[in-house]
Amino acid sequence: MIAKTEEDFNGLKEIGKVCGAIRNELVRSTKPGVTTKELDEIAGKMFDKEGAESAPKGEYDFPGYTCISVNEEVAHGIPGDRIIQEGDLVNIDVSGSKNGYFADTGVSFVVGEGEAILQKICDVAKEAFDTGLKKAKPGSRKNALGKAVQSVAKQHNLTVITNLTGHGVGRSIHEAPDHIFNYSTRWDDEILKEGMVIAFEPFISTLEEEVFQSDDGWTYLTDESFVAQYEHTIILTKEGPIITTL
Ligand code: M3C
Ligand code: CO
Ligand code: CO
Repeated sequence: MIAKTEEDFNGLKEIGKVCGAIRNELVRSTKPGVTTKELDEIAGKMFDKEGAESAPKGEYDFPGYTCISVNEEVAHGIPGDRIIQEGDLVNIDVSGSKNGYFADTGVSFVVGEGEAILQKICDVAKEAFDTGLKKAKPGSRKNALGKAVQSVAKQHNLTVITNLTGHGVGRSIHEAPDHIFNYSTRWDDEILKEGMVIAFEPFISTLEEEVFQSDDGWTYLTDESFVAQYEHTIILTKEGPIITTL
């Protein structure tokens, strides 16, 4: 969407704050021994308390309030009886709506002490986000974000996932612009507009560049790589980006 009115900005900020708080609470609660379903139940209660709704559930009938992906799972992991272990790479992705406004945020992290490469991809996903964010302004080309993500990955000898992308958000969870690619695309010369609301989500990989879907119809997997994501919802303004999901 293009945010124009005070009501738009306030509505986007309100649901952004809710999703950011749920993400933080789930990260805090991710300890060895907890199941992903138990984490998801915390999110369900928090959405309820805030008068907000889970976007995956509300928009797609996803079997969970949030997407929780562990190790070989990259995204859209279904919360269930999987028990979190020390050293796991976990991604928590929280998206929701309130009063017709949407937000989307996610983070990957390592539980306790893990292999150094796992912490590295999490750090590089954040660095890629921060570098791309500098290009997130009205008048810039959309592909400047992807170029920044790809160049940060390359500097660290890592790759990007090409078939998972950021997207427009605001009045629904996924809307125009359909794709904010995480790699450089010369042909994608769309210009970012004042008030445009996007979910920017670099996916940084140790090796592979594509994910595939599991037989469960939801979970995106890799064969032999680990992948980290870092995502926020951003309103683009000429005064600078407003991150709604901090
Ligand atoms: N929030 C998710 C979508 C959840 S709907 C099942 C997203 O937009 O960040 C991702 N899209 C693709 C991978 S993660
Ligand atoms: Co998301
Ligand atoms: Co998203």
